[in-house]
Amino acid sequence: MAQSQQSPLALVVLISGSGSNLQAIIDACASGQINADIKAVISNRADAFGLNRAEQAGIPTHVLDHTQFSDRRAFDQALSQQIDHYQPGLVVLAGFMRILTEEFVNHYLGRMLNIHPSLLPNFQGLNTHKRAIESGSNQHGVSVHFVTPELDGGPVVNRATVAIEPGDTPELLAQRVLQQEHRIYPEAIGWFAEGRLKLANDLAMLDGEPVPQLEKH
Ligand code: NHR
Ligand code: GAR
Repeated sequence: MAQSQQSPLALVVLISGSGSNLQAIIDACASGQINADIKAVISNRADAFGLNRAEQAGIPTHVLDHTQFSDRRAFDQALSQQIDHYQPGLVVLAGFMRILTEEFVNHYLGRMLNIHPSLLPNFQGLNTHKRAIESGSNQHGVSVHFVTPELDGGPVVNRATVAIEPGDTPELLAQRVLQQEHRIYPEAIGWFAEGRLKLANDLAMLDGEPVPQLEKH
């Protein structure tokens, strides 16, 4: 089997919080669903619960507190040194809450993914569930995208839609979106690990075809 002859894709996962997406990726690696291996988990917050999840799984963890750095550039330089120590084939943002400099992003261009809780290009930025409900739309969702310097602007590689129900709250909606996140993020990482997913000329290419992008509503 070609797949099992390939060495596992080395991942470094960046988190800021609960790490439920991290857990889904840990589980997908452990079960053999994806041919990947998490080399390290890095958090900008010392109290991120995801650090416990990593420790439980025997994965090295690091905390890089952004408040200890003079500016974004200094933080990003320390972060990329930490990451590059592990020589990952893919950097995975999983609920990571710091905007990254253009210099940092370009260093990992084509080998860094993010999961963003909206149907991009709608609702870039923060508080997406509340904004989606207030928009009056009956559809919301989640997108995995290649990270580019434009915040939440890189090409989408995988997405799921989630219906907005009458009486929905941001918390209820977030829970249903998270269930989809835990399915589509390991799936996309698996594609990348198999060499099926690439960034080429600002397009996300899956099996040689551009992944369709949505219109803004
Ligand atoms: N950096 C670049 N250059 N491009 C992207 O697409 C990025 C990125 C960094 C993070 C994740 C993103 C999301 O999925 C992400 C994508 C944080 C903020 C933010 O405003 C916005 C988007 C994302 C992550 N952060 C505040 C800041 O000043 C801090 C907010 C907080 O700490 O709670 O960095 O939504
Ligand atoms: C997820 O919903 C993720 O999409 C979102 O934060 C949550 C993290 O959950 N990401 C962002 O909002 C990035 N700005 P988790 O820590 O349980 O994976």
